[in-house]
Amino acid sequence: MSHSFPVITPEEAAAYINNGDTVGFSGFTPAGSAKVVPKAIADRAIAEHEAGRPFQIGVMTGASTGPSLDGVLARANAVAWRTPYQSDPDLRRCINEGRVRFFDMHLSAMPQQVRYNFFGPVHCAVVEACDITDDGEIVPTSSVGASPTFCRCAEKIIVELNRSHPRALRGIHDIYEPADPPHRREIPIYKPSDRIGADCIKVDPRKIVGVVETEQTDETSGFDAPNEVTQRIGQNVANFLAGEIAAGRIPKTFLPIQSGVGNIANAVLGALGQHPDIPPFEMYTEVVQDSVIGLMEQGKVRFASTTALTLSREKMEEVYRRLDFYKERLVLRPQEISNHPEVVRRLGIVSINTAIEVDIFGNVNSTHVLGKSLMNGIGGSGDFTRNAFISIFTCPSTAKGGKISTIVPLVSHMDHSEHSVQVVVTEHGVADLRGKSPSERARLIAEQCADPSFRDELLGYFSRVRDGHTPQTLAAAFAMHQQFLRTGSMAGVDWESYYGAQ
Ligand code: 0RQ
Repeated sequence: MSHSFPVITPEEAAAYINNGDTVGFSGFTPAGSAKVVPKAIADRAIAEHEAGRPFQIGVMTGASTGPSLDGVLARANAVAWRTPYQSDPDLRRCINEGRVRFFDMHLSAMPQQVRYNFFGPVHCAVVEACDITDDGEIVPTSSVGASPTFCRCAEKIIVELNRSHPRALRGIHDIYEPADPPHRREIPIYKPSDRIGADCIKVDPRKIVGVVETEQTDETSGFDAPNEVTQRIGQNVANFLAGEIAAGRIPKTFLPIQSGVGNIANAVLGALGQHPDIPPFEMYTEVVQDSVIGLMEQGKVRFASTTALTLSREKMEEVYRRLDFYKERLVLRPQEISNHPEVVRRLGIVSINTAIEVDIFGNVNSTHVLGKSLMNGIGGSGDFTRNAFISIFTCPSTAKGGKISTIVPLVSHMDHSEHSVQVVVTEHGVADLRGKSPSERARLIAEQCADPSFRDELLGYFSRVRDGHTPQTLAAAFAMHQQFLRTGSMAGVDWESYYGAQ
């Protein structure tokens, strides 16, 4: 043991957390999430509730987490409020039923707002580490997320010392927190591989109340193999970007890529890796998933800056086996830096994110189904999209077995506006919206991206309007959504009934 902090049980750790506290947990996706203390806090909440006493906490993390954090706390009814992102089915249900207050935040902005005291005091930070020293050096594991800020602001710190991550990880992280205004300076990152900070989180050791030892591995699930739709989306993105290089709009050396998480992102990266006209590239992104590791082995990805290594167990073991190789090709930064608008704009990132729905004018909904039910949250998509060199949104043209068109007349919730969205890609094609008016965009998106079964409806929708800069009909804008709510399918809208009502 390399430290002399009290080694405590998860239950002893949970006893430090009180009803009404705000707790900042490590974790950005299941990577590096606290895993054993949250379960003990959930058990405590259940016991308190059974004794007739209230017990709920405010939960902050880097982004989504694993089931041993959001899942157990949600099922124990232990979460009063939650920010900045989640993807757990049980927590999502609590949020959509109004039992947990959730506020959805740009991930880069969240740490600074914690420092600005926008959410009140942080009573405790619970952070996973692969090493800790007596003078308060905490080495994170497979993610950094918002842990440096949680540790800075927290009154007390509990460390989950996780032996499933090697101590030799030290050196892969680059911990840097900007000063707060009016003292902030530029963030001196000029290429994805630049290192600007420390190899650990430095805290006042007196704040560390105990260390909980564990060996529980990250709860990351694998991805589905690319299917025909995701492969075509990937191919369309790769062809579009190769065309941009050929046209001289993207340098021949290419630009750093940001890519979201999930099956589409996996297929897009695969297609970029295989395309003969896309040169080996770098990534400035928030999540590195399995496909990136494969591309690094092939020499197709030269370097990746990220805040999380969201890898399957097998890939993680592979990385740990060849840690020296990967330490030269990876840096893990706080999310405030991995997603920072200043750096994204400076480096000229090509951002590629997934939409729930896109309207024919180019507005994107990333977060809400039918305008009201939260899916996950905006995550880092806004950090990158708003500041990208080229911003791309991908999605399959339909959802729920073809009953829902993801291309709609007007998004039912808007996360990214037409001003930030430049390219829309589905399995059917690419709509390049740059330099296009709303009417031109509407035609392009309907013709290039919509499923053929919805194309005529969409073209018919906006072609009925003869005036205004954006050909929108308020009375009919949600006709397809309403049709779905009435019949279980967006198809077959009786447009005349809407236009007759005008
Ligand atoms: O539901 O699984 O029940 O069938 O939404 O959709 O197509 O599997 O795609 O997993 O990539 O998720 C936007 C949610 C897409 C995600 C979103 C249903 C669909 C399915 C998932 P089922 P897919 P994905 C980096 C950047 C915001 C955060 C972000 C996301 C489920 O990418 O959360 O970009 N993005 N972060 O059936 C009804 C529609 C629908 C729909 C899809 N129009 N109506 N249901 N679905 N479209 C990551 C981080 O920030 C950490």
